[in-house]
Amino acid sequence: MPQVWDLFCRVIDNFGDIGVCWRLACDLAERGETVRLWTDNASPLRWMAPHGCARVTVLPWEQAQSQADCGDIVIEAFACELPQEFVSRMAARSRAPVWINLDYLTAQDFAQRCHGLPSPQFAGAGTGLTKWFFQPGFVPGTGGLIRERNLESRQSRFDMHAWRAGNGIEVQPGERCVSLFCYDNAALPALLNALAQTPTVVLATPGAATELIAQFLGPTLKRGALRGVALPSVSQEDFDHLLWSCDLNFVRGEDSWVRAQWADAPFVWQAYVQDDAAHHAKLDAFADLYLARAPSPLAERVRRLWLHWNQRTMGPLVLPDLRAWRAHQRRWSHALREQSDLTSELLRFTNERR
Ligand code: TRH
Repeated sequence: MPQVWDLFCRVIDNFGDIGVCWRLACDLAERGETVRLWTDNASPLRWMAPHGCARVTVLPWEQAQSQADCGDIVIEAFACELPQEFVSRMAARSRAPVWINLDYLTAQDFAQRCHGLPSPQFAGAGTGLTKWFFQPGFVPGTGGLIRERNLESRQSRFDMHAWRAGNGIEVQPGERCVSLFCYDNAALPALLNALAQTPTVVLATPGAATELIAQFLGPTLKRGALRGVALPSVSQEDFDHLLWSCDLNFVRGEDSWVRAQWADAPFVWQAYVQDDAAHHAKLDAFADLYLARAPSPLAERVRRLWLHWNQRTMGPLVLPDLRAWRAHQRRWSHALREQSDLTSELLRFTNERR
């Protein structure tokens, strides 16, 4: 039976929190659920999701304080702390909603250990309720990754040349195509030097990536065999298309990192920097998993590049052989697709607890 979901999202910074929540909301809605997405900042959705999504309503965070009812399932994304008034209504409901804390994605072992653990509430407005930890992840026993049911059919219908032409992106014959979505990154000059050895076009997303290539390539956005193109912000759907149409993708944070898993192209991930350097362990765990089955010279080179891009090593940057890497990426992506996806797991998990 379709249910009503209240999904709460606070935008800490950048676009990942709302990006993940929007993808999840749409994927739930596509499976027949009704979603209310409560957020303190819906503005990125103007370009991320200009056409909205049927059965998803975006509502201002403050309105949840006075909202008369609460849904069947409540998701607190990334420990965003629900409004207390809303929690009181959850506790007062004759049949308590299933309360989920959706955590950040990691390949670290604790994702498996913590996935599905209960957190009974002994104090405050939610006394008597249970909050459940839901850990996205790359392996069975975690909550999986968001992967829409129509992803494969979208990919098989995708026409790269038509998409590029429709978006004014010109790629010369023989030119390598690289997408760049990153935070400020001291390794960028080393990357551009490495890319400039072969005809390459870098498609830079707005913000840090565009500012960095302008800084290092100058106003013409050209150096040797390398040229840059500054892209506008595109919808999430077109962001997928961008990843599907490149030979190498640079992604960051959380949602673009997940989307890069579904592209055939190799990718380089820049982890979101955390004060206590927790992102180092996060990168190492992912590299261990991603490269576990990669042939030996490729595995070492990819790891070195990832460490370099995350500013853990310095010096000249060496690009691994993209053809061998692409073959590995395809095997990795295929293996991930054999596992259950996050929305299916969430539906199963919440149904079992209702
Ligand atoms: O923007 P991010 O760095 O987001 C986050 C946040 O910083 C968050 O606080 C942090 O906790 C988290 O990272 C780890 O990167 P992310 O997660 O890849 O989100 C970007 C979103 O923006 C993603 O949904 C894709 C979307 N996007 C578009 O839709 N169009 C675009 O043109 C671009 C560049 C991105």
